[in-house]
Amino acid sequence: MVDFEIRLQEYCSLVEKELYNILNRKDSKKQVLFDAMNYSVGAGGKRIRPVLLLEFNRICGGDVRSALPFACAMEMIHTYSLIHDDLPCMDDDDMRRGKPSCHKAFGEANALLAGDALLNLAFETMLSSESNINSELKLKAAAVIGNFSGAEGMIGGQVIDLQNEGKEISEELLLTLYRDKTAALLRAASTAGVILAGGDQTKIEAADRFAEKIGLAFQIIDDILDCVGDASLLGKPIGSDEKNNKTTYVSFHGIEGAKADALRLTTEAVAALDAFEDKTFLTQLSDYLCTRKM
Ligand code: GRG
Repeated sequence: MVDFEIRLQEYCSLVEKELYNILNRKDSKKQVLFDAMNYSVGAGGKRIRPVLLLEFNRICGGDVRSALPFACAMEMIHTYSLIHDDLPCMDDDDMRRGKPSCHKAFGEANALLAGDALLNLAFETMLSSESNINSELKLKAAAVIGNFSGAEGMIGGQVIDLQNEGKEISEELLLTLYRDKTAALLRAASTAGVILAGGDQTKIEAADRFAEKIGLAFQIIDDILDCVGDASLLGKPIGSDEKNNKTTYVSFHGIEGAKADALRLTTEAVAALDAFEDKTFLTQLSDYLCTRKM
């Protein structure tokens, strides 16, 4: 477990230093934009998506330094989605990562633009990165990340979510929504990590299966924490799903049923790791995510 924590910390600090290098820009004519981008990216967070990308890359024989721009890009895309999700036209949340959300600190227009700029910077960072990864693999990974983040993935999930606020939805639709809104970015990170290392199709599909199951479990835990979590650990108030009249996994299965299903999905995710020789860290990461309090 100590090794797990050390590697997790190493990945997080690599990513955070690189994000700081990329984002620490000075331009007095548009400083507010860089400040808003830095504010949200630098506010913390678990950095799960970059960690997944770097670890899948490592266990497939990749070089962590070369994959780092892609790991940072995943965190930029994730952070942009959080900034936009908090806006009044979406979930209208005042707090994120323990601080006032981006639009509370910088105003709505600046928050919208900071999110847009982070999305663009993510693709610039991936595609202009100088490393020994061949260009074909970089393009393939960037395309996969674009697909999972867009209309077929995370943004599509957000649309299903918004369209169904205040409505009773079927469990089937709820799971589709979770696959798109939450699992898609984890699938992007995991499969891109394998692709950048030149991993074969069997490994890409195994990483994808793992991430889909972990993503569903992750969202179910998120639902549970929104009901019974500790707001000071979460860095945001609880009860937002109820406030927004959202049907969640807990609405169908209650807290205990949801916990049992998150555990089952985590076990299924870990089974998909059999395709990899070194699965110790990802197994421990799965356990950490399933028992998380934040
Ligand atoms: C508005 C384009 C757009 C997309 C919004 C992903 C999303 C779609 C909104 C974010 C809000 C949300 C509840 C997403 C579900 C996924 C999720 C639980 C995100 C929180 O991720 P963590 O826990 O956050 O990894 P940290 O802060 O640790 O990085």
